[in-house]
Amino acid sequence: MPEITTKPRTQVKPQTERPKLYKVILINDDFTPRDFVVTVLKGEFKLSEDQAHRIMITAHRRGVCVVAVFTKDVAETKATRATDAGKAKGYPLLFTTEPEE
Ligand code: TYC
Repeated sequence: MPEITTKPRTQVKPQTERPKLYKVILINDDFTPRDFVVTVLKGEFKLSEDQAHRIMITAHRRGVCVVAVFTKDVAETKATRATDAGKAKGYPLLFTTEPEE
């Protein structure tokens, strides 16, 4: 009777790459009212009043502030929507994105 031999297979674990994350950055300007920046931050990034105020004031003082990190698509969508909210009111409010190191 022929013997059946089974060869042990090495388990191949699929390596799922973690998606690269992107920062959403708030840029200061001299025209957008502070309260409006806070309102946009709360609405688009689901931040509390306190968190939104801290981020707004940091951008106001230092020129820029990282709002949060997301996957590329989400970061770009949120940055565009938040920038457009300012544009709709005639403000130069600007959110940009950049990849995390
Ligand atoms: N500098 C603005 C002012 O004094 C307020 C402001 C803060 C605007 C942060 C944009 O990203 C910003 N009215």
